[in-house]
Amino acid sequence: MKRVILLAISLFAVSSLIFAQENYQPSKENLESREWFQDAKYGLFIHWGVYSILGDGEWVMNNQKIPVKQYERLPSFFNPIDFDAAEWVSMVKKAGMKYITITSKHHDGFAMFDSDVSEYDIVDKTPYGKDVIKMLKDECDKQGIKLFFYHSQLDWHHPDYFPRGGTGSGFTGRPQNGNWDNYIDYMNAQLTELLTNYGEIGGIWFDGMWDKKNADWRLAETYSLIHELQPGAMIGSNHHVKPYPGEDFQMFERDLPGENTMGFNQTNTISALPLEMCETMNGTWGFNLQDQNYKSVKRLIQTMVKASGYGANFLLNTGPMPNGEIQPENVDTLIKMGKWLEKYGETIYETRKGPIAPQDWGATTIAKDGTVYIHLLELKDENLLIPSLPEKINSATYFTGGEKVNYSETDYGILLNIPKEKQENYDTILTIKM
Ligand code: JFZ
Repeated sequence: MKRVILLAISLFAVSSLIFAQENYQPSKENLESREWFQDAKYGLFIHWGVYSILGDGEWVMNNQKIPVKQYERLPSFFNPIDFDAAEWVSMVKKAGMKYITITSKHHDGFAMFDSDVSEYDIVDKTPYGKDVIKMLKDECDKQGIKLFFYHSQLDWHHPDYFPRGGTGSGFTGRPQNGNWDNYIDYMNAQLTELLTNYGEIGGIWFDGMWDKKNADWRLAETYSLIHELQPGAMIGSNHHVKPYPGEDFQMFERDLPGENTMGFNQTNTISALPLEMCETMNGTWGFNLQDQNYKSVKRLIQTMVKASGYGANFLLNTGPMPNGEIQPENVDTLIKMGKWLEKYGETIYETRKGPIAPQDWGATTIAKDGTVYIHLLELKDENLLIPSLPEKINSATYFTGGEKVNYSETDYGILLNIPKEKQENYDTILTIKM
């Protein structure tokens, strides 16, 4: 008898995970958000929390095995007096970004917003005492930037996150018991706060299911809650598997869609949903005091272009410092990328993936009027053979300067001749009309 019940329960758990919001039909508002999202192309990811104080990334609690009791002292040191929401958002605009995704709660369980269902939040526990999420949202509304929330399902702090998953166990000092359903109720209550107290938001960027792959996350309930509260809000989840019903976009972490240089991007399913790739500036997401291994402007622009070639957005991360300022090295990179976009943005914004899938040499994008942009990122010499386009070329010109491109359409593809003096530093762009 007991076995039958257990089996029934586990079947229910598994099925509620697999089917999620099985009969989910995105609302009109949601479909509009998806179009907006795909047009936007480029956003800023922000990992900010009390972990920034330690300058060792957002995983510091787990990596240094800091028990809950000691970690709980960090909020009392969190006083980001130089935080200026207007400055952040102006910088985002100058960078050519259209949205921000910020950590409302990371794995450490600390809420960066004012929560009524927990005291473990920025207003109740820090000397700063202000709701930075609210301040940022007000400024985003003023300056026309959409705000998304990264919300960790995994929680290294909450006692009811039990049984524990693959991380955050052993060292935290939490009791060896807890009520999983209470935890999910708590998470849904905080999500309800985020979706009711901050006006219209872009969506929720979930992360952490991978910590307990077979748990009953009650996804159907959480997803329908979000879609009911804000039909236009988009749901995505960093679970690294193919999207569950109820999700509105698919994300790829530190890899282009379908690639797996990181080792954890094993799903090669690229769904028909809007796509997004996220990337770090150095090696961690949260502020890292010592990691100077910043990616170059060239590399980041080229990754953004390739992501666009897959039809994917590029969500580029910064980890603000504990004083509330964004790292100057990151600002510098972002502003340079913004300058590039000022000139070449037409070939990225509002485009979709082009007719030729990304290749070693570059990528293609297509504008709403049918113009195809060929982005040549890597030219070994002056001649390059690329696959044929679906239609005969009517005109091929350089995006910069508008001069005619020397090319011939052959049975084997299009042979391009791009003289050295026409080759640009990051991306030589050809404008093709068919
Ligand atoms: C996750 C977070 O753990 C990380 O702190 C950051 O927020 C990033 C955007 O998302 O990163 C992951 C998640 C899962 C794996 C690896 C990194 N995984 O399953 O190997």
